[in-house]
Amino acid sequence: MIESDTICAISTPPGCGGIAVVRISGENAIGIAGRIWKGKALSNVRARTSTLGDIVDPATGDTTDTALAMVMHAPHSFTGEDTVEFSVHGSTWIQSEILRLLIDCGCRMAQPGEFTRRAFASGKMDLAQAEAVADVIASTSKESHRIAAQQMRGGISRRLGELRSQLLDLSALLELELDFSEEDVEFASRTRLLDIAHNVKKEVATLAASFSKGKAIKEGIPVAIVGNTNAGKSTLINALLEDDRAIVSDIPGTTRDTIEDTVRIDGMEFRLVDTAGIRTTDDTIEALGIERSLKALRQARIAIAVIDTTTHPDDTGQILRRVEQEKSDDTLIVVALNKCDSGTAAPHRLAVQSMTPNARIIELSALHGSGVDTLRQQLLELADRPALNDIVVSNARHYEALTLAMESITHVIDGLSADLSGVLIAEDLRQTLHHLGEITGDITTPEILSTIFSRFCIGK
Ligand SMILES: Nc1nc2c(ncn2[C@@H]2O[C@H](COP(=O)(O)OP(=O)(O)O)[C@@H](O)[C@H]2O)c(=O)[nH]1
Ligand SMILES: [Mg+2]
Repeated sequence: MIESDTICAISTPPGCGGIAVVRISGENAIGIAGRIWKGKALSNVRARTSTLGDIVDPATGDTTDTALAMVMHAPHSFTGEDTVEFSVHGSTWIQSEILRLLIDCGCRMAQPGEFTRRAFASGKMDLAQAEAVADVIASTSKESHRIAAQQMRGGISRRLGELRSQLLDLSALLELELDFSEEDVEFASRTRLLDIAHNVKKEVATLAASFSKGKAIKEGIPVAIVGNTNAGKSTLINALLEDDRAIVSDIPGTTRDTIEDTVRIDGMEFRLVDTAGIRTTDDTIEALGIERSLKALRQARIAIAVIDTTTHPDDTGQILRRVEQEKSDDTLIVVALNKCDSGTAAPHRLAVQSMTPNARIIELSALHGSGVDTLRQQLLELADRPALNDIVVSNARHYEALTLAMESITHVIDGLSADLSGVLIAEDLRQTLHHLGEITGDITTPEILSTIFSRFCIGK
């Protein structure tokens, strides 16, 4: 759907600010903006340079604001259309007044993400890149920004393009085989076709497998701090956050609900969850809290099992067993032997090692801060930062399409191995191409686009 009407929106965040940017895009952007502009004619302003003038109400001649205007001509703009951007004083009245003037002059208010949707429609970017625009805007850490920016610059798209051309090769070879099947000439050995299909499957699998890491980086890596009551979990989250976020007390059962906050370590964001101590209790509210602790543990990518070294080592084995039982298969555990300032770590270390010989163990004092930096380093290591050139999938829609592509390429492989007729294999091949094409938007529907862009903010 390519709309030619002219849209406008405030692109800066809602509310009052130093400066607000009003964006206008579409066939009549320069004409409509020109009607409320007093200064150098916008049609004569050099592209992408700012010019100072006044925003005026054409009906009354009243000046609304003094502003800077910048013009971009199609196709050399974000949307690929003629675009004008006004930088105005950030008063909420000025902002709404300018929108009113623009609408009176023939603009329509943009829908969420409509500028980016137009950029996609005009071929400035594919769908994966357009989606990444929202991720770049939403990124809150160096790493989440890096994977979003890589996708926006076409990282995933290029990789998918390579896979697509391999699949097209495969499809062409199969068709040749079909065309000449009567003559019993073999054009490409099935072994060669299988090689290509296996290679595509491997690459699709690698991309799909990167999603769990990509998702964790995008949303913050979930870390559950678990253990017995009074082990020092709340003290530890406060130490990691360098803040008094959770209430610390020596009364067992103080933390009844999970407390969550984020911390950035060397550009990676971690979502720390302090939990209620896991123990048997008659207190219904505490029991609900414990239920939530177990849920946080199941959802965590990393669990910090906090052990109180001032208690009996038997407790340590018990609590670790419980953590092992309750965690999900891919949750990584690091054992924090706490209160090393007053307890004795050695017997607890032995208790841990007798259960899990290769356990990651850190001795620390959450109260005094010793060992906390080592724990930070350990979290960073466990988070397993992707290498600079690794393509990381962080979008659930892409993951779903990759999973479906995996299924259909597996059918292709099965078909080739079983020496099925090319006609049957061709259909699975088309399916694979279809699913990969859904990611880049080669194949899409207005409904899919509406769902994607409705999650954007207005003005982007
Ligand atoms: N000596 C010492 N006491 C600690 C340490 N960490 C926590 N505590 C104390 O242990 C008690 C329970 O701490 P808290 O963080 O509330 O434990 P939680 O129930 O696991 O959240 C409090 O009195 C803390 O001051 C530590 O490293 N050393
Ligand atoms: Mg607590």
